[in-house]
Amino acid sequence: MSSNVQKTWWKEAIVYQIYPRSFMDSDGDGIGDLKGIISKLDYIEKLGIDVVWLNPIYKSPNDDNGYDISDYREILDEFGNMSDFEELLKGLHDLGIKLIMDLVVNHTSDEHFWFQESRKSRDNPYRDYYHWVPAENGKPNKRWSFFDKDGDAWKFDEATNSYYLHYFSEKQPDLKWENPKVRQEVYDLMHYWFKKGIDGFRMDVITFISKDIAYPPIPEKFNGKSWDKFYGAGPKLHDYIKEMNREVLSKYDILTVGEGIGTTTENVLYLVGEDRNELQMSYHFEHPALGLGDRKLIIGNDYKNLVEFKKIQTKWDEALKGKGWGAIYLGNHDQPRMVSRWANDSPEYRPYAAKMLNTWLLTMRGTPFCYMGDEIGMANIKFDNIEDYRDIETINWYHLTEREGGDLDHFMESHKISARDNGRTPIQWEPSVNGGFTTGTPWIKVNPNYTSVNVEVQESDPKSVLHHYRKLIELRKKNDILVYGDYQLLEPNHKELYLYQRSWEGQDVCIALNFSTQKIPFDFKTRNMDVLINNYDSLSISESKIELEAFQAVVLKIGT
Ligand code: ISL
Repeated sequence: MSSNVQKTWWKEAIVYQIYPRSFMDSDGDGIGDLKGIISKLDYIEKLGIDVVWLNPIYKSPNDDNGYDISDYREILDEFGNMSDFEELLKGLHDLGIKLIMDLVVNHTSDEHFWFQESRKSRDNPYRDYYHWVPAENGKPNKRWSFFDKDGDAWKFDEATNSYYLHYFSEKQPDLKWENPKVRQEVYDLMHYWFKKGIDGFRMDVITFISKDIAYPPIPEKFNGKSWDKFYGAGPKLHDYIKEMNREVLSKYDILTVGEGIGTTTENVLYLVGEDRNELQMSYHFEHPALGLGDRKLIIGNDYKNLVEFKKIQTKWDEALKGKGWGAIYLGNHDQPRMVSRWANDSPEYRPYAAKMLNTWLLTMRGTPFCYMGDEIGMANIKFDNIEDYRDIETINWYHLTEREGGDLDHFMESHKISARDNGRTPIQWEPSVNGGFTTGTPWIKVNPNYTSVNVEVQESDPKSVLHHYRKLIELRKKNDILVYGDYQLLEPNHKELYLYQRSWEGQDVCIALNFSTQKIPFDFKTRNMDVLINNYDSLSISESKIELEAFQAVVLKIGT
C-alpha cells in the first residue's frame, strides 16, 4: 500500500533555514548579509542539505525584521544588492542546492508605494489595494493584531478619515486580496523571482489572505485564543491559492510550503491535499503552542509534556498520510531554540539533547525544515532585561503587560523559554569575540556560551552535535524508509520515551528517543537488529530490554 506514495524531490529534500540577519556579517556593521552567506557556502554544502530557505531579504524599513516589505523587487541595503543575490543563487545552484524565498503577501510595509498612494485619497487608484473603512460608518468590528501596541488591528488614518486593517504591526497594512489587481501584482512578483531562477516559496501567513470584507463580528467560537483559526479560514482562501497555483506555481518545478497558521487536522488537506492543486506542504502551530498561554506566557508545567507532543505529531501524520505531505520542524526564526524549548540546555545534557532532537527531525515522515544553529545545538539566550530584546512582538507585549499592571516577572521568565529572539541570536562560528559573527557590534547579543558552543570547536570533534547532524542527514539520504515509510507510534502514554516505527517495503526501523535526564529501560524483544545511529558510544541491551541513557537517541533496523 505504502509503495503507492508518489516520490518527488521535495519530499526527499532536507531544508536548511537561514535567517540572514544573524548568519554571517561580511562588512562589520553588526548585521548578517548576503556576502556573509556566500562566504559560508562550503559550510552549507558540507551539511548535506538540499534546499536553503532564506527569510525575507527585500527592501524594508525593518519594523518586523524584513516581514514589512517596501519593495518586492529590491534587496535590503543592509543585506547587499541584486548582484550579491545573483551570486548567492548561482553559488548554491553550482553546489546542487536549491533556494526558496519568503513570500510575504498578506501585508506590505506602510512604506510600500502601493500603501503610500492608497492612503492619499479615497479615490486614489491604489485605494482598493488595502482594507479601508470610512470612519463616518463607525469603527469596524474588533480584529486582533499580533503586534499592535494596543492589540487593535484597525488603525485610524487622519488623511482620509478612515481605518485600515493590519493583522500585524500598524506598519504592516493587510493587502486586499479581494481586489483582482492585488492578486495580479502578487503573481507578477512571483514570476519575477522564478525567472531569476529561485526554486520555491515559503509563504508567510498565507492562510490569512482572504477576509470577509463586510468585517462581521468574530463568531463566539473563535474568540480568545482561536483568532488565528478565524483568520485562517477566510471565505475565498482556497479560490485564491488555486488561482495562484494555476497562474504561477503550476508553471515551475518548485517547492511550496505555507505557514499554515490556524490550520487544523480537519482542514489542512484543503490546502495541501495531493488532489487539490494548491500547496505541497504547510506547517502547523500545535506543538509550538503547547503549554503556552496568551502572549506566550508559560502556563503550568505542560510546555514539555511529551505525551501531548507525541499525540500532536501522530495526529498530524495520520491526517496527511497518503493524501498530503507534512513539514517537520522544531525551530525557526519565530521559535525559541529547540534544545531549550523541548529538552535540556544545561552544559551536561545539551549535546545529547540536541542530537536526540535532530534524530527526531530527520527520521519523521515529512520534509524536515532544520533551522540554522540547531546543527550545533545552539540554546536560548534567556535575556534578563527587556532592553536586550529586539523583537517587536516581545517588546509590545511587555509594555502592554506593564500598562495593565500584569506580572512582569512571570512575563520575563516565560519569555526566557518562549521568545522569538532566542532563536535569532547570531550563529556562533568560533570561540573568538562575538563568536566570529561580526567584527562590529552585533544587532542583537551573541549567546555568551559561544566560547564552548561553536562551529570551529565542533568541526574538530568527531563526536560533536555537528558531526552527528551530518551523519543523520547521510542516514536519511541512504534510507528511503526514513522518507517514505509509514509511521507508527509505540507506547503513546510513556512520559519520557518517544518510540516509533517506520515501515516500508517489508522493512522496519525503530526510533527510540529518551526525552529525560534519567536512564529509562523499555521492553524490546527483537535481538536481530542493526544500530544505524546512536548518540552515545554504546547501547545497553539485556535480556529483552534496552536501557536508554539521558537523552539517548538510537535508530534500529529490525532484522527479518
Ligand atoms: O510566533 C508566532 C506564533 O507562534 C507569531 O509570532 C508569528 O507572528 C506568526 O507565526 C506569523 O509569522 C510570520 O508572520 C509575521 C512575522 O513576524 C513572522 O516572523 C513570520 O514568520 C508577520 O509577517
